[in-house]
Amino acid sequence: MNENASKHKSAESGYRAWLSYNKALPGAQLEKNRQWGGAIVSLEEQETIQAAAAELKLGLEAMLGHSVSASAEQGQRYITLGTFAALNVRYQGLFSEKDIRAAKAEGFVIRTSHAHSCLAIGAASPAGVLYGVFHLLRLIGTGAAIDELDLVSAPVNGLRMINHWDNFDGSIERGYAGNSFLYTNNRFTKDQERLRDYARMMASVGINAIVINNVNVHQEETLFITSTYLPQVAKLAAIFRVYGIRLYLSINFASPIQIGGLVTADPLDQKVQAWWSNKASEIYAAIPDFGGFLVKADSENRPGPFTYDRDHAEGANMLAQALEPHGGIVIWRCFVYNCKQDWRDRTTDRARAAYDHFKPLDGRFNDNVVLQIKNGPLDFQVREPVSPLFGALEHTNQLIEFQITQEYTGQQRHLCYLVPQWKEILEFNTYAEGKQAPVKRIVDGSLWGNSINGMAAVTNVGADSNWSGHLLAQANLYGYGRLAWNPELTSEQIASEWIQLTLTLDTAVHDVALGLLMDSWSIYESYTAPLGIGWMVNPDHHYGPNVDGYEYSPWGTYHFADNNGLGVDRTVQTGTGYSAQYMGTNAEVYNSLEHCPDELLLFFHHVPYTHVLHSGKTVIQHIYDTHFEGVERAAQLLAAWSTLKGQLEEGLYLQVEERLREQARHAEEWRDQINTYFLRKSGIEDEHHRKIY
Ligand code: GCV
Repeated sequence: MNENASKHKSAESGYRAWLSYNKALPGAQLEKNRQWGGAIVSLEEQETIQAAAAELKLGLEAMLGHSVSASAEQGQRYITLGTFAALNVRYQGLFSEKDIRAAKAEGFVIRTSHAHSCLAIGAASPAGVLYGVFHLLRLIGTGAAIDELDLVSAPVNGLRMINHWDNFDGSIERGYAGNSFLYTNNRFTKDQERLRDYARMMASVGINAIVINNVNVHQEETLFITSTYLPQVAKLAAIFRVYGIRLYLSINFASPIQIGGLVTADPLDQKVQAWWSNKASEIYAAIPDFGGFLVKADSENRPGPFTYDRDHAEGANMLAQALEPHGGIVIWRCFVYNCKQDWRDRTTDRARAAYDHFKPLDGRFNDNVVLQIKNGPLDFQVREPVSPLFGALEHTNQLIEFQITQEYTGQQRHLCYLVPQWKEILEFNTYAEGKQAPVKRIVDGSLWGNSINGMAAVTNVGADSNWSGHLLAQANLYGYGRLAWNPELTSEQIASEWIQLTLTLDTAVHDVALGLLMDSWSIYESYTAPLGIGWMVNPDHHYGPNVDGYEYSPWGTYHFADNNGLGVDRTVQTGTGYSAQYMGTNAEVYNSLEHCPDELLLFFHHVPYTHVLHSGKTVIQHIYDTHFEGVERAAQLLAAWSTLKGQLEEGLYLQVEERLREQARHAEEWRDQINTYFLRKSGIEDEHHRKIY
């Protein structure tokens, strides 16, 4: 590695992220852990298990500060890892039938056995062994004792997927951490080390599926499924495979026309079906464990089955039939709406679209199709209700789609720790079947026993040294993986782990960083678009305030502010009727002006500025107050971080300081534009007579 490259990947750059393996704090705990961590005994040649052993050695040596040998001396304690089958031959009865059942296909058991003088990590699959190793390293990295371990952990969600919106030219749609590290100028990257490090990072939080290209599949990426690029895609798949990750591709629904020489992409046309089926065979010949296709169809100018008067079940099932003999799946996105709407037309409501398109198709999708549903009905706003499709598709496989990349939440220039938002969404009770049916139980498949289930998220990584642009935005990537593995973890637990593993074990520093992360979502919400209305951003790039940016556009995202009030009437009586897409109490609560929660009021109701919220404030005073407070709170983030100067690696400290400085300044811009706009519209003065322009 040349000097620049080594600086780029140094500890100070943030490159090592939560796999920094910082030296453990000295003390009795370290001494005890060292007794177990002096040797690693690995019995199997399999590549993932070997990678797990290598990772364990790397982590132990760095954290425990001694060298680790590949065999144990007589009487020496050690760590062993492997599949249950192999370990049970050597250590009879170490793992019981009960352990094996509990760990399932991808989970693991970690047990300290004083009888055998070893700490054993066992799993049914090599990937499970790898996850177990990363778990043990996480325990050591967060200061836990390992001399009495006895734990089982299995992932709650089947698919724990990352979506890249990387383009082959090296750009990333909605990427805020530099260019792609997968591609540059229509070439696959040569930096194999970075790819491996990425795979390690993803595996360490349990990711098992990665889609490597943007859902908007352009001309060159359409060729990824041809002999031009398949060999390179296969090389990438081979790197991922070592770390238990299957590779998936976004495909262009019009491929049969664009690259197949056909005149149609009609899913019911036999030539089209045969073309996809041959294509699937070609792909699987190159990549035997290829995961499948992700498809954005009939959305934002992408081709799809509507062109041929076919519905989305017909479109998805056609692709599913082609992949089925090879064990592949189709992930079909529900982000389908009219992006050429007339803003004068108040009857068309973009929020209704996904439900209106897909609810009638429930039960019509093949078993190897899974629908991917954005968490909200619009588009990853800082606050929107949960998509009413969750709970409405009893007979369909489904994934939830989150957005780790902060398109609408500050673009990794503002701090916004998103795990609390995701937790809230996962806990939301849909009242499906009139009972306790939180979103988390629908997406993990436990409510209806779906064969394919889990989570997908649009990633926030790029070629920046620290992967995510804003160092603290790494916590979102880390948190997504941890939550997909176990949605019961709390936001604090996840943030705390990330801080300890990435920044420091020092408790005073840790507490400051934790405070920043935990407050950040609410701070960002307070100085941007109020009370669930969303948007108010600059068109196209979506950064920064522009209250009317989308007001007279075809995109279907309006606030309808006039001199009397604002908000979208989505009630059944006088509005678009969207509130009726919910079940049980949710439909009633959202439809009712009286009961609708404040934070979503303007999403569901058009109200006068003088409307009094549950908080006791009028809407206009709430807007003023939150925007003034939001700016103060953003400044406090910077002030709090500044207290850590000298207590962290300087490089880490400085990069965060710079971002928080920008946030504090930019929050003022948000405050002044929003407050000024609404003062001018409403003519109502701020009760506290603060400066509004
Ligand atoms: C990949 C929003 C984003 C688009 C994105 C789209 C999608 O509209 O602004 O950049 O396209 O969502 O999720 O498909």
